[in-house]
Amino acid sequence: MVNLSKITKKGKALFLAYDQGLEHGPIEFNDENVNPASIIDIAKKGKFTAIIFQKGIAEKYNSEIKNSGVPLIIKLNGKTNLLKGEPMSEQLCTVDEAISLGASAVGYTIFIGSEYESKMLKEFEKIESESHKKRIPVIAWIYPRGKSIEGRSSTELMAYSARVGLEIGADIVKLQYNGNVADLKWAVKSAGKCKIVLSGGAKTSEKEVLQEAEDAISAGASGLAIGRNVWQAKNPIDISKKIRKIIFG
Ligand code: FBP
Repeated sequence: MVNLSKITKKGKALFLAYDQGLEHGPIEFNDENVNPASIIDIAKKGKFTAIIFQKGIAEKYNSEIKNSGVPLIIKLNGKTNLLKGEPMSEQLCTVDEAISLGASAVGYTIFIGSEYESKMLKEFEKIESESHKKRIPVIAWIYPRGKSIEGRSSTELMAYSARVGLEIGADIVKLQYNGNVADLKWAVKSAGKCKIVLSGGAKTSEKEVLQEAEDAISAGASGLAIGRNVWQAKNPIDISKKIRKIIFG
């Protein structure tokens, strides 16, 4: 198995996600958090075990990332939210480029249930075999999306996402949590030796974020890969500290 120690601590993970500029646009940002350098600062001061960027930010802010000492995860695919219809997230960066930018791990989103699911699964397979040959861990964002999932239960979809990650060779699966800890336990079980981290979602109350962190740990997940609920918080370092306490004890 690939060694996850570069991006985890005591077997637990706390990743700071910052690919929302591509996925949602700068509508998500304010004067402070629009600047990638301020996010690198949060990751360092908040003691995140890794930071997640797309290739462009990893290139342009490479010296800041290196100086921070925070391990880098590069997201290899992405899409904007401007196109309507079934979601497809194309590869935008290669494994070799990510490694040359200093990535300790790579990430890739698969929208299971989308009309384009097979394309993403195939692209993931190439990335997974290339990364694993180079001993680089692969994190799969597995998000059920598209017309075909209408009417399917979140209990089923969360566990299905987790299981897909195990079956396709991901080292870590990033899931969107449905808020039910019993469902999450089943998803973690379904992922077997593949680790689970939870995304944070759109900005909500601090209480809910901390509850999600508690649920993650009590269900046996490895931690969080969270973005907006940290860097949109009034005091990002303060909430990071509270989350960290729950995850690492
Ligand atoms: P958040 O904690 O801000 O939700 O970040 C997690 C994440 O997976 C990001 O990596 C990604 O940009 C975003 O959520 C995708 O959100 P969605 O597809 O749900 O709009």
